[in-house]
Amino acid sequence: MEEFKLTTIEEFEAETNKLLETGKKVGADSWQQRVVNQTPHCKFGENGVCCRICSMGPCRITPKAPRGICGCDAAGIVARNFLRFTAGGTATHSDHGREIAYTLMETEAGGSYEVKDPEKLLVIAKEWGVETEGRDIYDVAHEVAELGVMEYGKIKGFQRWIKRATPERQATWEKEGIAPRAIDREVVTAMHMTHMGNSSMPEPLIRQALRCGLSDGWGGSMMGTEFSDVMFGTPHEMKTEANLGVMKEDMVNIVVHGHDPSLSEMIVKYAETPEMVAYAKEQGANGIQISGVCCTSNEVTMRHGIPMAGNFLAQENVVLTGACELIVVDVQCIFPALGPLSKCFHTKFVTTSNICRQPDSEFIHFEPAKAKDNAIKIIKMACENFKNRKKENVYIPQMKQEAWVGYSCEEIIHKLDGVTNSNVDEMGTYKPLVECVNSGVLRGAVAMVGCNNPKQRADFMHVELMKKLIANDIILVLSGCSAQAAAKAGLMDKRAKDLCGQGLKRVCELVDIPPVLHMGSCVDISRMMRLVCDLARDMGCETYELPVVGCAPEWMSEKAVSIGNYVIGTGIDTFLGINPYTAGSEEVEGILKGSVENIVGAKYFEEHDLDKLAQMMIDRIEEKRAKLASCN
Ligand code: XCC
Ligand code: SF4
Repeated sequence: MEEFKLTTIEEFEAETNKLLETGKKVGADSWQQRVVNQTPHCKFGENGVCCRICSMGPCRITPKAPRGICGCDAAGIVARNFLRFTAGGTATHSDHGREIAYTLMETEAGGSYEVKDPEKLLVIAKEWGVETEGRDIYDVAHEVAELGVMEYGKIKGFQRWIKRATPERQATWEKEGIAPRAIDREVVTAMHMTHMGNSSMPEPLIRQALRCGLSDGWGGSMMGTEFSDVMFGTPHEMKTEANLGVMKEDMVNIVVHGHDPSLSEMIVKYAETPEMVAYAKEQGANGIQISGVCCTSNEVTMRHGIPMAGNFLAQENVVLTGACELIVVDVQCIFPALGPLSKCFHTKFVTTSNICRQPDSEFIHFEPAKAKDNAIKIIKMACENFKNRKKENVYIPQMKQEAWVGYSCEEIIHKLDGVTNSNVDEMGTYKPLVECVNSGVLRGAVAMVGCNNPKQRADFMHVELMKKLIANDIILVLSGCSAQAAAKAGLMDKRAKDLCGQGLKRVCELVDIPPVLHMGSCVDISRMMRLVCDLARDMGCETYELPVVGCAPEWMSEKAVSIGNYVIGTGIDTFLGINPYTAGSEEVEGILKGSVENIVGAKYFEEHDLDKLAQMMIDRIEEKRAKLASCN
């Protein structure tokens, strides 16, 4: 076997530079150039002290002008902006979940969309009090889907899924008045509170940010995850590959990008049919290679082992290879640059959702009821485009790593069951893991998530933090673009165990896992929320007592802030590598990084330096361990 070696960030960057050379040749723009054009950023915006929520403004806070025209101060403006930022993220994740629920309504035996995990559906039906005895599984699916959609506008009560949290968490949420109600309502309340002439006190605004976030993590996102599992299968361990080297010079390269698996699942399903493969061959290619970017890639890699071409800041790179016949996108995190960039190559840029309309794209409205026809049309379009490739523009970096993926909660338990052998007490629980944590073989866990952001060197923080943490016997669970950074670097190769401390290395060997576990896309952070609540149960403690923290070192999107709010809302400290436009108010920062802990038992930390950030997480984990030991 070939010797195992991580791919370094320098190697990523060297290949990106070569691709940018091709870009120059064809007159392409790049994010690297646009960052230069946008620097320095507007200081008012960056500090969150610019308000334009009414037309008396925009008002900008300075020492000379400490209040807006209406009299709002920096704290009020910063906190309102923070809540609106959160609401944007909650709306986005949750609407994705809603689309999935509508797709679940379309399932039928033998149709494009089927119930692939009836067991999981029955678990949900039971939790929700849906009759299952003697009923057709599709009747159950449709009723559950309808109840799911109603969670968005329920007229009273809280989100159904919160019953999965620990009793202590549920009590905290109710006591603090932040238990999430109807998802749409939490977003609307956020918009209402931040309208001109409403709330301008930071704490109530931040409480609503928590509540809004919780309706995402324990509402919309969980809907996305759970219903996707029902329709497309709950992920199980499988092997795949990551980085641009997964694209194939002799094949039709289709890249799926975005978030909603309703589209990408269909592309994968129909591209594998003998008819489509034959069609590609008729066009002179050796077959069809599908790879992915961003979270839709995570979805299909987790369930089918479809290789990951790259993450957020690598999306232009897939086009720059000159070998991408077609990039098809659904929603979220799609650079509007892709259209003009594709025009510099033969690449077809296909948009499919009314939520995401972009210039210079071909729009094929993707509807679940016409899924097969839509998918086949898109695949054929890619095949027919193969002949238009310009050989002189083709350069695919021969860089890729092996990656093991598919670690849903169910799969983690399944892997642990393999270790407990005959100990029936431990079957189906996290108890073997709990023992490792209690004994100190594992020091703790970090949930590393989120995007890339040019404010940090792309992938550098993700990969280097992970290396430091695993060397300190801290296991990682990942999702989103963080997971893809790890996979590209080689950290999801099981041989990466040799980079771990002795304890984690032993766990990896025993359980047969890599030291960083791919848990899916960003809506799948809801898996992590379940994991921490179940772990707390199995450990007999509260979530905020666990030696577990969250980290988003390179985040950029509103969704990430919504996530941050539900992660701390669930009692897990969150470490950021980028400021959420709150630096302009000490009072707001004081709440987010201080007193919010009195409400939910966790808070934000922020640090932009790699070594310091790693140390802060390790220290916090050790602090939690020490407390845990003294209360046991
Ligand atoms: Fe988007 Fe989800 Fe961020 Fe990646 S990690 S850049 S949100 S694709 Ni969610
Ligand atoms: Fe200015 Fe107040 Fe209007 Fe904001 S709401 S733009 S601070 S006047």
